[in-house]
Amino acid sequence: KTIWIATSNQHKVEEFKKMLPEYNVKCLKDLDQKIEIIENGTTFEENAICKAKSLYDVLHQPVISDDSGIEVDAMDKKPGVYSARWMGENTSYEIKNQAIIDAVKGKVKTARYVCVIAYIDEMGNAHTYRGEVEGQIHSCPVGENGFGYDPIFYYPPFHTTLANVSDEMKNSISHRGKALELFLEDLNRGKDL
Ligand code: ITT
Repeated sequence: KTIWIATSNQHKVEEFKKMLPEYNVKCLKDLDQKIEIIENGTTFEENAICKAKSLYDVLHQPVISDDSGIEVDAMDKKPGVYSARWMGENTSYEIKNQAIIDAVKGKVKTARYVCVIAYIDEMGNAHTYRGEVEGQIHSCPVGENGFGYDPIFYYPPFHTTLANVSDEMKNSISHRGKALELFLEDLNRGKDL
């Protein structure tokens, strides 16, 4: 069974592949045409629907998308929906992670990852599923796994960052894992991909 995901982020694709072993996960890079995705919403839900619709309009088949980010409480929940673009798209995560560490010095360290999966069904109707995971900004980057903000995302139950655990461990508690679980529950209740 094929599942189309409207993302060009290869890290997300790899996580979805691991979490959906029975599916043939395909993404924007598997299309022979380049599709323009405009992400100008102000919420994860708006952006996720926007991305999924862009691909649905090309394929005319059910698709999902993922809009996600990190909300840092001491930064007024920024970078939030701007997590990919914050500080410029070409700025390395070494620099972005250090900037967050500096921004929370002497302040509350709480943060959360948010993931909204949008599903456009056969009829073209949009459904959204939100997953969140609470964590803290670690005082220094730790670990080599995962991507993006994982080296500084300390997850108290694991006593370490999400970059310092296996993919399976991260996926079992992650914002993306939770959103995907809600989507699959809904799908298994009768909607057909
Ligand atoms: P697409 O829009 O093509 O899906 P993107 O990377 O631009 O790819 P987003 O706009 O949803 O996706 O930005 C999400 C950003 O939030 C991502 O680039 C990371 O910086 C961060 N992020 C989201 N999930 C994460 C995770 O599991 N671990 C670390 N960082 C994450």
